[in-house]
Amino acid sequence: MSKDIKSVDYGLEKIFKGAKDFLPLLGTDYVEFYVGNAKQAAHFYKTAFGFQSYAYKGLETGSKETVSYVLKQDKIRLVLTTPLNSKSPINEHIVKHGDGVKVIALWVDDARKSYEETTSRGAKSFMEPTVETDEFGEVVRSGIYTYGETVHMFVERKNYNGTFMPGFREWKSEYNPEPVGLKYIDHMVGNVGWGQMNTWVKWYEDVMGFENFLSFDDKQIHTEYSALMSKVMSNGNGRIKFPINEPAEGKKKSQIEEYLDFYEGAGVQHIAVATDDIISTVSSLRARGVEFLSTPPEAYYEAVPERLHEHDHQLKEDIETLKRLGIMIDADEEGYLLQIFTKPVEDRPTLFFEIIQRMGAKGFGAGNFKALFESIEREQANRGTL
Ligand code: TYF
Ligand code: FE
Repeated sequence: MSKDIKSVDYGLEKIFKGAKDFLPLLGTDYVEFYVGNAKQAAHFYKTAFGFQSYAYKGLETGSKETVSYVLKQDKIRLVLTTPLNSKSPINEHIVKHGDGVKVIALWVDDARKSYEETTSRGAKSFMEPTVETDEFGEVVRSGIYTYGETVHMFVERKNYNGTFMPGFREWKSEYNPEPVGLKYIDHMVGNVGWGQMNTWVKWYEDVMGFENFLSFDDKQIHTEYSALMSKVMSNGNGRIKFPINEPAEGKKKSQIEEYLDFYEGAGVQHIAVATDDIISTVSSLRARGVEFLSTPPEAYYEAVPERLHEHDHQLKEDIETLKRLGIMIDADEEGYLLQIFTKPVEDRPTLFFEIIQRMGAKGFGAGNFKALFESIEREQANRGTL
């Protein structure tokens, strides 16, 4: 991997200096999946990923069209939604894409203003500002479309102190597997079609006021067989990071193209969740049956000490343990990071998760791209889709 990636100045404060942020974002509010069977998916995210039962809506709460389970782990909230009859438009989404992410909800102070600022800059509306109330207060939401059929909802909850949102009730369960140490969403990555990356980069700049703070081209991201391009978009305070990938020409099929074929369009490729003890988190996830990509080869781990040394960082973790668990290590000027990737969590090779622990590094593991993509290609070869 080329060194100049690592010498990029990540100083977001500098990029945004002087410019007023017209869309202040407080964080990720929730991620909603449209799935074929929310009850079973909820069981999977509890059992395998350590999420906790949090809120529910369905027939028992008067919701006749859809059922939703809300799961929580530290700051992360997942919503799993399934239609209860054939008339719901959610069915079309599931038929086309399989289970996948529909909504990346962003926590804001003013959902009406967020809607006006973005739609006036060209965003396509998904939902006009809507107020929902119950005895615990009110939540205001609005939504716009981003790539594919994916949506950004703006969620204003400053006048609400109930469980999740009006329409939901607390979900108490007698089955409560332990959390695995997942803390917050570090970034969420979108895959878009050939030639579409820069269109969406511009969209995030113009419509959302984001900045492109890191770029990887196909000369940097390639293996012997395939290539891709990626640009990382970030909001003003750096809390929200959305890399956008596009396939690139290679000898064989890019993993991005495989995703686009199976998802039948653009969509969320991976959700990166942060932990502050990746060894403990990955040990638990493996014990609970979460499948990870194959471990990088011996030569990969042999090169790690040199890579850390180059930037004068001291690895706090035991490298043999990291190797046994298949955790990868990358370093830049500011520190290092530890990361690992699951296999896709559906039958279609579409959405997967990344587990990441940042030890000062602000990058995305560019030094691991080659080993990672070779591992993905081994999976593609198994599926006959390389
Ligand atoms: O988010 C990232 O950029 C890293 C690396 O298809 C990555 O997690 C990039 C592209 C990809 C898988 C992982
Ligand atoms: Fe990532």
